[in-house]
Formats: sequence, structure tokens, C-alpha cells
Amino acid sequence: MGDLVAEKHVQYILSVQKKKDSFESVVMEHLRMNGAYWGLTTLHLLGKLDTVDVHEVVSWIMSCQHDEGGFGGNVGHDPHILYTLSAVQVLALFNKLDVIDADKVTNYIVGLQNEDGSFSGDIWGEVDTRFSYIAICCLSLLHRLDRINVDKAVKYIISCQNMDGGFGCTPGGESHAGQIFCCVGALAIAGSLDLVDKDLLGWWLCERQVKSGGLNGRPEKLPDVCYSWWVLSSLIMIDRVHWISKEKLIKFILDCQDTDNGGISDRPDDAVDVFHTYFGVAGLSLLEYPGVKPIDPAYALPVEVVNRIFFSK
Ligand code: GRG
Ligand code: ZN
Repeated sequence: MGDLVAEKHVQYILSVQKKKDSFESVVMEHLRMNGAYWGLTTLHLLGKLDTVDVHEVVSWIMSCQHDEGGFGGNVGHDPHILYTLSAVQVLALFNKLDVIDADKVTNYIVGLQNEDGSFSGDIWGEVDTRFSYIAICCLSLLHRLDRINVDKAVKYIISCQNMDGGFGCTPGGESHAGQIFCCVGALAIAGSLDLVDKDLLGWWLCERQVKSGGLNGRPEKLPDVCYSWWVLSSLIMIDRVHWISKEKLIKFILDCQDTDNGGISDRPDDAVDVFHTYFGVAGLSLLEYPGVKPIDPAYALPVEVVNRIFFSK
């Protein structure tokens, strides 16, 4: 097993950021804001955020904001709660949260809460526990969690809990590791993790580790590096991370690196992308791999950024 080729991954992220007309950039056009969060968080975790032009990024983010307060995935794209969280997270990385009007962003999110406590993603109304997480995470980062009905939001999330201990995107929806991260993360931030059966959920989550050491997102599915984030962060939040083999998971993630050109793929020998590079590095961060800064499992931001937001005057 080789080591983490951190410097190669930094070069890979920087090169994708520059190549605006590359294949990957064209495919990613509609979710540039999420791509910015994945790439820039990876650079921060590897201690290389200072190689980026802060002013350029911040002014691009602000040009994606709409009058009603939400952010689009790129300039001229419709606002959505998905991109709004990424915009807030990137500004947090750069210690630039003060450039936004927090009340305006808050009003946009408050307007997306439904009567049953759930959240829609935008004006078109799709409901998903992903949006509950995003609303709670985003408002917490803006110190405005009291502006929504948190009790109802928590009740809705609990109504999406299944008999197997996992969570789905709506009540009755199949348990999926991505949705579990969202529900557990939201409950962690809301201070309501006591409502989760940690042994039952921990059992479901630790069963996601397959022979190769990688984690899958549901029973019978293939392992994928991104579940090193969705599953592992959830196990940490419910205090059951010792139920999987950390060593085997580290080996699986390192085996997914392109050691020549940088970047990490979903599984060994596949093509790399920024999404899986971020989740690989973030997974190694949760596994306390040397040279990678610690990341907070609930906010999905470096611990030093979260501490700056909540513990500095
Ligand atoms: C701040 C990290 C962070 C996230 C923001 C958008 C969001 C909140 C969370 C998304 C959670 C989610 C549903 C993740 C799953 C993504 C994924 C790999 C889906 C693939 O599902 P399938 O069914 O693949 O295509 P499998 O692996 O089941 O074969
Ligand atoms: Zn994946």
C-alpha cells in the first residue's frame, strides 16, 4: 500500500479549477458551487487553501446569489438550498461569512420549511431529508437556528427512520448511507442524537464494510470511496466507529488514488473526479491519517473553521 500523494491531489484540484472548458468542468457546470466546496475543502484539509485567490472566489460566489437570498450553482442559475449551503461553507472556509447578509440567506431557508417540519429544496417543492440537513447546518453556521421550528424539523427526520435503524429521503424511503449522514448530522447539530437507536444504526452502518475494506451505501452494492464519508461520519457521530476496521478502509481509499496525475476515484482503477477526491481525503481525515487536518463529521468543515465560528469572539 502506497502513501497519500497529497501534493499530487493538490495539483489535480488546482488544474480542474483552471480548466474551465475541460470535459469535467462542462459536466459540472450546473453544480460549480458544490464543486467549489469539494475542491476548496480538500485544499484546506491538505493545508493548501492559501494557493487560491480569495477575492476571485468570493466575488464569484456573491454573483451567484439571488435577491430572495438563495444561491445558484453558477452565475445565472436558479437558487437552490443545495448550492446555498455550499456557498456558506466556502465563505466559512475563507473566514468571509461577514460578506453575506445572514438574515437574507436565513429568510430564504425559513421560507422552505413546510408545515410538517420538512424542507423543500427550492420553490418547486421537492422534499428530502438532504434539505433538512442543509437547512439546519446552514442556519447553525449563521447562528440563526432559532429562526426555524427545530422541534418539527427533528420530528420529521425521526419519521424517516426505518425498522433497520437507518433513514431514507422521506417517510418509508429505503435506508441509504447518504440519507443517514443527513439525518444523523442534522440531529447532531440540533442536539437530538438521543432519539437514535445507536446500536441498531451502528450495526447497519458497520455491515457496509466489504472484503476489500471499502464501504458500500446499501446492502449488496459495490464499495465506493464517497461512503468513507457518508458511513464513517455517521459512525463517528453515534460513537460506533470502532465497529469497522479503520486500517482496511485506509488501504481501500489509498488504493483509489491516481498516483501519477493525482485525484481519487470511487473504486480502484476507475477515473478520478473532484467529488471522490474530496470524500477520500475527508475520509482519511476522519481516520486521523497523518498530514490531513481534522474535519468535523456533522458540519463537513475543517474543525478549525467550526471552532472559529462557534468559539471565537
Ligand atoms: C456537506 C457533505 C455535505 C453534503 C450536503 C447533498 C447532501 C448534503 C447530502 C447528499 C447525501 C446523499 C444522498 C448521498 C449519496 C450520494 C450517492 C453516492 C448516491 C448514489 O446512490 P446510488 O443508488 O448508488 O446511485 P449505490 O452506491 O447505492 O449503488
Ligand atoms: Zn461515490
